[in-house]
Amino acid sequence: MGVLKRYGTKLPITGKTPSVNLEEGSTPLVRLDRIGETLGVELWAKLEGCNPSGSFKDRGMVLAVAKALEDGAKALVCASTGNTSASAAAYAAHVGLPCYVLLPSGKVALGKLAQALIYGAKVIAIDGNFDKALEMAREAAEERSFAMVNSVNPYRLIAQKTGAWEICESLGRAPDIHAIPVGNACNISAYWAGYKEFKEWGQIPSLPKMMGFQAEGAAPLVTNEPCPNPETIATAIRIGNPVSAELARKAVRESGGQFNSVTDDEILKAQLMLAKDGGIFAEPASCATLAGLIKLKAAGKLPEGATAVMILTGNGLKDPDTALSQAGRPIKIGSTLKELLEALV
Ligand code: AN7
Repeated sequence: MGVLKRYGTKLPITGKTPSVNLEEGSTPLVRLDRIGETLGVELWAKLEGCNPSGSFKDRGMVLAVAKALEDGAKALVCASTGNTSASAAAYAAHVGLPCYVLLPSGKVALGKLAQALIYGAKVIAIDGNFDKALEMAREAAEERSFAMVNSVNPYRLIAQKTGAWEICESLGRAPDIHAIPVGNACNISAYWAGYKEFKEWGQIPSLPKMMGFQAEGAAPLVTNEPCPNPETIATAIRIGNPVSAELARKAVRESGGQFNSVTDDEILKAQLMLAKDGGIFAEPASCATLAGLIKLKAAGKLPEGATAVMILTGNGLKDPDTALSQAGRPIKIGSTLKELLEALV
């Protein structure tokens, strides 16, 4: 029914807020028994790639765009590693607003670029990384009085909490471990806020440990200093100076959780495992969660029998290039049954 309908009473919606709805949210929470057995935990995956633009961004974007309309914004602007731009472009198209997106040139996965373009956003590729693009987008938004829809927009974080509420409603409680990829650190901060609110409202008895996973080449929250030249195959989280770093640190500290980094190689192995042993195709950044849990398990830091939820933030189809680089190739044959039978081994 869409995030604004399902959770409207818990969100800052007024009589003047237009209803915007692409049927985002209410994403599947899938139990992964085969992988869970390997890890010794009850493992669940929240399939945020099932959102209308294929990533978790739609939850926060729907409120940011509704509020931009309410405030009479003439256009939306954002910087993005790909998914924010796809989401902003989709909602802008849906409500009929112009949308400008700034991307780090050559560093955005193919599917995300195709999305921003086909939804009709004006796509501007800058000679710089995401952190630079964000700085430029903020300045331009101010100059032109456009609505800035990156997570510096408070409505993004507020509506992003709905992910935590859905998990609690599905499980009837919070998980013991919440595993999540961290880039700009909005999502982890929002989930923690969401869990805490549900506990305050008496909906859940306990809170999860927040486990944030970054790519080794872009891990400012693990090294505790900004990373001037972030680099990782998981381009979604190729971010060196997270906007919500302080909130994220607080979430990890308060929950007794941890930040950890995983290598690109570990991310790719986890992507393959999720697909082959789980039937789930998630984009590389999302797979940092499974890579991280595997790492914790190896270090003896994953409690046996715990309930763990991984937030699979984006759909695997967004980055076909990376998937094909490790997925093998079709077997080519002619058109006879004999050749086919020989191939069926
Ligand atoms: C699939 O699209 O920052 O820690 O500009 O696309 O809340 O930033 C994307 C981030 C994880 C990290 N997984 O979330 C953008 C952007 C996926 C992502 C993250 C992103 P945050």
